[in-house]
Amino acid sequence: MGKNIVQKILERHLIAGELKKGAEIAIKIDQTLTQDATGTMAYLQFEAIGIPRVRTELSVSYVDHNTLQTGFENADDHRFLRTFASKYGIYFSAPGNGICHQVHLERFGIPGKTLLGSDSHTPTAGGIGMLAIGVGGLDVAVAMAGYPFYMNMPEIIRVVLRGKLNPFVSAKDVILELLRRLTVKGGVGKIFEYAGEGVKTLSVPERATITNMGAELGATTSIFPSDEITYAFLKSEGREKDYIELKADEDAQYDGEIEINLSELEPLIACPHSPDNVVTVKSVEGTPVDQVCIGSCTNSSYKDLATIAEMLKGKKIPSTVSLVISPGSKQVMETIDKMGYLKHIIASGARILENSCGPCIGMGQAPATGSVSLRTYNRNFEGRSGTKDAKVYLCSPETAVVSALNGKITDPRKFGEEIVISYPEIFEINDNLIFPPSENPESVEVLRGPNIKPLPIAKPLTEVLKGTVLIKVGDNITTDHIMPAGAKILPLRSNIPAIAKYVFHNIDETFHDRALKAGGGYIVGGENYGQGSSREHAALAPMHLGIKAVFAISFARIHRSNLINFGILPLVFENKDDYQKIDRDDELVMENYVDKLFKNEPIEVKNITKNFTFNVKANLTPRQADIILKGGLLNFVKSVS
Ligand code: MIC
Ligand code: SF4
Repeated sequence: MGKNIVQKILERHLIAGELKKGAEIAIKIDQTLTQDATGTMAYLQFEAIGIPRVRTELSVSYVDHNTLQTGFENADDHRFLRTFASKYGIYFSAPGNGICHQVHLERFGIPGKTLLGSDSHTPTAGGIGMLAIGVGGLDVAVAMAGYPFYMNMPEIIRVVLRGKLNPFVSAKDVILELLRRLTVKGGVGKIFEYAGEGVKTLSVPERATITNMGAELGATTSIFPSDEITYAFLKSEGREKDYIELKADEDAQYDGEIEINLSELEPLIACPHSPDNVVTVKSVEGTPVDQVCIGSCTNSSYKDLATIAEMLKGKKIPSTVSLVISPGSKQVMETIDKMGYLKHIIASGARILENSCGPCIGMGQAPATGSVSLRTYNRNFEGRSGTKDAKVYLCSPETAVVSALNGKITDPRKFGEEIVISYPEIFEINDNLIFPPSENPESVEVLRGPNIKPLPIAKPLTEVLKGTVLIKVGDNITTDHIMPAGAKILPLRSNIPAIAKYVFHNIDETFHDRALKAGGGYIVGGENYGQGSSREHAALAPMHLGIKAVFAISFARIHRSNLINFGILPLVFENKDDYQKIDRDDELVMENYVDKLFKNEPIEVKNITKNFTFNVKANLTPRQADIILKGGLLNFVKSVS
């Protein structure tokens, strides 16, 4: 029987298990990446495992999320990350070099290899044919120590692309179309493998825009074949030696299929406050815009910025609009400069930011009260921009720039002539902000500042679990709701007691104090609890506050793993209706549940306050049950090594 691309890569990396849908498999990880907001914790965890050098083929530590340095905390983290990387065999990409996913595509990604990254948009590298998965920092730490990565074998869905995109319709519209059809839950437990003649019409950065936002579908990852287009991209990076061809066999089998006709797509836009709230640009045309932001790991490639520069040429941004551009990398910046595009952007009145995540993670450029912000980013969760009542829309660079020029949402097809941009034969390759690890690690001292607090360690679970429901939330709660980011909170990522003060802060400011006072308790959530970012702080900080279990209708993949990694039980209602019957402050008790965790049997929960019982399931593999009982993955790894 023929094989698809995902099966071919997994087969070459399989360490344990069988490639059968739903079965637990262990795979070898070739490369890892971290970014600063998740990296400090990941490296403290790696250090706690006690291995002198990373055991991967390549590990890279990027600084791109928090580069504002509003106080010493942030700068201390950067210094810690730089010295740690040097000592432990990790490449260091310094602040200003660019967004991890964009730089990884440019300088390190290799078709056919596996990549594990402590950032949910790690699947961006699927654009170059890598099997790239986003996870929590602890999973990356364990992979750096040479242990395999465990997951349940996802379903593999073939996405067949037919035809060719029309002018002013772009890769962003392809993934917005998928989000429109499938919603933010539609990809949970799935890998999307792209195929069909339409694939050949898309460059690597366009493919990467699509695989990047597969994260918003909740997918494990997304991947494109590696073909002559991939070869051309690697060649323009001076890395053609890294090329291998990757394609599915003619008779490859899949668990499902979706077809998209590129020729029929039109410009799309995600309305506030969810990436799947997608409509045609035409249908919201005329809405006045106050701010337009172009950048993020979704849309900040050379193609994106050269295109908008060409559109801005000789034009001026109206006084009512603030146009903000953050290039994806130093390479993109240097190349648009060399090719003569940068000057059109500057002349138009756009504001140019550092090559980093910037406003995407709420680091600056919070929109005005109640205003409309059009962004080429991937997430528009309420409050993520830094302004709670701002209305954030997600769209393509073409839609963003035409709308900026008109001061209102505009269908980019009205721009007129098709945009033609020129490409350099080779990009401006200048790796002077990438530092290889030291050859004399013994001589390197890891520098820590006062903001780097010791790792909190989970306490093993007790035989009887008793506690109160501290908060009850609805469906699609994001990790941004659980553990917000932004300029005030991000600097505290390596200081759990300090960051824990902000858990659920935008939903219920009293959560932290109540949790501390009660000595912990439970969280109750609806469907797809914990979607979005990979930040393990959304599990670590609740663990610090004594949360023992989360009861939900369903969980998002990365957050569920993070809960397990930190010894918190992810429990699913056997009967969905029981969700309705529980309220905040109810007291819940579970007895004799430990055996049931191992046998994956229903666990009975008594609601003492309301005097009824209901059943939940943890759906853990025996290995995961063991991790929870040992008080988390770190304790588990130490106990087996
Ligand atoms: C995000 O886009 O939310 C982030 C910031 O990149 C996160 C990681 C983090 O919270 O540090 C992600 O997507 O994983
Ligand atoms: Fe950075 Fe935004 Fe991409 Fe997250 S989604 S990695 S914050 S650019």
